[in-house]
Amino acid sequence: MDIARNPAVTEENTQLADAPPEPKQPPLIRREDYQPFPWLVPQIAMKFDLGLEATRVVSTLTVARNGNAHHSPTIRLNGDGLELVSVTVDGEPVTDWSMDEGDLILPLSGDAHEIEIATEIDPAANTQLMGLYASNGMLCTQCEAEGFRRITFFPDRPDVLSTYTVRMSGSKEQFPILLCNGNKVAEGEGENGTHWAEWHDPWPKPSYLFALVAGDLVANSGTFTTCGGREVELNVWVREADLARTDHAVESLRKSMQWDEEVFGREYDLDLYNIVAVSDFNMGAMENKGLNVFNTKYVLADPDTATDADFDAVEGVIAHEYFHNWSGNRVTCRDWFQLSLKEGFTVLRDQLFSQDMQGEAVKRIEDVRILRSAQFPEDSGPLAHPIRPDSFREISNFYTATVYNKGAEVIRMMRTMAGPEKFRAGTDLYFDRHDGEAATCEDFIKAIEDGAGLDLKQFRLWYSQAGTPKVGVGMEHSGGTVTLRLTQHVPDTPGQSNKQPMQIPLKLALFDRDSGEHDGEKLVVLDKAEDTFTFDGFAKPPVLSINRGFSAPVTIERSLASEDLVFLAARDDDSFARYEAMQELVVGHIVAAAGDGLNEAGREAGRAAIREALGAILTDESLDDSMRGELMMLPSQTYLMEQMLVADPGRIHAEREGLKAFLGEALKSEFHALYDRVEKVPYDGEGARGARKVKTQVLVYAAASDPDKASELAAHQYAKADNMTDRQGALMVLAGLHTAARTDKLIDFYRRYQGNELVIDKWFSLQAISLHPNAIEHVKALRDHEDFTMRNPNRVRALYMAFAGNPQAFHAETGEGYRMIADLILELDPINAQTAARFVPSLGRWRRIEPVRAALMRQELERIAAAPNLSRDTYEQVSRSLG
Ligand code: B3K
Ligand code: ZN
Repeated sequence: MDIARNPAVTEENTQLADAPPEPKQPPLIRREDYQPFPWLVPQIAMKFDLGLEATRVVSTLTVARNGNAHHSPTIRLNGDGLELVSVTVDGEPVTDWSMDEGDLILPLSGDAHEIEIATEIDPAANTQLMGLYASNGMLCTQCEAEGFRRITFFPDRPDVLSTYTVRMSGSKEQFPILLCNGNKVAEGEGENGTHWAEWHDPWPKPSYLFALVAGDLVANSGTFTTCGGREVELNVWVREADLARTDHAVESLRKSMQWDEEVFGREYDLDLYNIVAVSDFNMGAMENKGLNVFNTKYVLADPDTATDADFDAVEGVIAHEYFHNWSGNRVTCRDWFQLSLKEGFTVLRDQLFSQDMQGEAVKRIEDVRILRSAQFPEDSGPLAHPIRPDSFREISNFYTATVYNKGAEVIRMMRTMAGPEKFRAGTDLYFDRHDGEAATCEDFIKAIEDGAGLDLKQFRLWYSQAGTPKVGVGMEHSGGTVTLRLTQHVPDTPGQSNKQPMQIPLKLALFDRDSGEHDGEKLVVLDKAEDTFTFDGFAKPPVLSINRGFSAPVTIERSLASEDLVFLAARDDDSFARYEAMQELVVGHIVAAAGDGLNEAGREAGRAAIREALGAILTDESLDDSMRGELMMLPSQTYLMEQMLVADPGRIHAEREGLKAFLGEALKSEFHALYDRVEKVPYDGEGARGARKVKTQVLVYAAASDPDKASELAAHQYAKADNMTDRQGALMVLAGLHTAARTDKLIDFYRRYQGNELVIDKWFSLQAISLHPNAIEHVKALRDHEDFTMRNPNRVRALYMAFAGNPQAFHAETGEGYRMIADLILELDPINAQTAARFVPSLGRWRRIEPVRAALMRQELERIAAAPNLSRDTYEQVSRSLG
């Protein structure tokens, strides 16, 4: 019961009680409790009287009973912090309404009604950046998942689909541009310097896809003619000063529209596509129908201010939001437990698009690297959940790498098993069957089964079982036959134990040791706890390459001789498998060295094998530099920690740095020759991106082996750089060194880019993630820098996400790094709960860290848990982490 409604608990006696009252737990929402909403809302008309500090909203809802299944005498309209100004039903003022936890309950007796509700909101005071808020003098919205209820009272759930007509008016000077979903149908001048516009979106949509933007913006415009001959106007809206950095975004949008027609048969369905860039945004971007709102980070790019990776990220996020027009908007989600239906599928679609644009080999490696560094730790920690969760307290906490990235991997496996053509038949059927509906993951699986001709009965376990499966691999050879013995085990996760075997598609190849060739790639599907597969015609034991292309999101457990790994790292024709062999070689070595320890001979042998493999990579002339750059990267600290049941971050870091120093020294001349070659490649020359990647990688090794030389090279690279990739790469290396050039170049960078928010974010990040021994002090000073603000999520993440990912400083033995993150969470929580809660997982890993640090991490989580008035977001993450 709500404490405020309990007559036994008055303000007086709660204050007098000995112990403070137990904080109320936010309710647990469960998937199995889903009920359709008893009312339909086919139409909503909204009027906005816009002001930065006061916006009046009047909504008119046309409602009708949803069948006769539930004859509800009331309607519940969700609200969050809203003040009701007035409410009428069928034109009559209503007096017997009530409020329940922010929701408005209205009595409704008939089968169809018209409800008119007026509310008033203060966008400037909205620091949570959910609902309607002010950013740099403009007004914009973010409604997914439950932000619409901060604008007006409404059944704010994705299975209530309505057509929207929106009229907005406001000061012409302050808000010269007025945008909403769909098409503009009318506009005009008002009194006192105001103007108005009316927009209509013909496509029924859930409230989370509503968007409104009003501000002083200019557009980079273009057109795209769809396969059906519809000419679409494209606009990328930004502040005037940013206009010169929008060409790449417009081009990316065009490419996405073209690709989705060709590869998924999806055509755009409005005459207008607007993208607006805003600087204060909780995440990357939002797919609102016809009016995407984007974080500036994923719109603005030019060579002087954006790295190659930034260019790729803009292209990828523009594609992702565009692809949602079908996977998310035309077919939406029945409830938020189905989030992966739109997110997993759309991530797969954007990954396939980027593979086609940027090259398949490198993109696949990057995607796996993200999965392993962000999702694997989630799957093996206290926050593990299936891609279709069973319960939540705050849905914002479930926009996770599991729902997004593992969700994409799960659908990718369906594609691998079906083949691209049959998979396409399945997705065609899905879009046909469910167009205009709010669907479920089950609907998607069924459509793929029917359209692609697969039996996915057992495969469905990927939707319900959390945890990364471990696949054991053994191989025997006798009488010309190879027997592959595969086992699987899905680890226990919170609330789930004794899991069933999954269906795991594994691509493999068997290499002949002499010729270095294999007899064709094979696909085996492991669907039992243990199984064997035999292959004939092998006179000698072959070298096994398995999980090629990362065909399944599993951990492979095998002990391959290091000469076999060196063999695969040097010549596997599957780029991912080649990368994987190199990673396996290094992981095996560092885990052994940082775990039980290695004697000198063991360390020497391990390092020698890695040196041989890396030497081949540095000198292989047939390899393109982008791929070489990938192969040169050592596994991240997070990934290495993930490989150990209980990790000592200090020892892992020391071993990893020691290995880098050894390799830098041992392969000095190869590194120098490589650097000399790539340094000469001009910015837009043949293979220039690969050259830039390799250049900075060489500096990374040099920084560990010969810091003075590295400082000299990096300072030189910085000084002559004509692009951000080289400049940032050099500064990143310098930031970790204790040299005069470090200070010089950091000052230069700041001066050069002062006022450019996105580049100054980089400046904060580079210092926060640096290996410099005083990184903690630097972060503290940056916290007090005049450019730091808790109000801007990009800036907060630039400083503190980078710091939480700093392998050395965050895990300082004193616990100071943990304390800083806990302080941040407590300070940020009342300002922006969604962003604050995102920092909890870094502390939540305590069970997998050595005992002294684990106790310090837990202590900080307990301190957060004890704080009064925690948001639902942070409360849920902290309580699960302490669990
Ligand atoms: N759908 C949005 C994410 C909304 C997050 C709300 N907390 C962006 C995307 O995945 O495309
Ligand atoms: Zn998405």
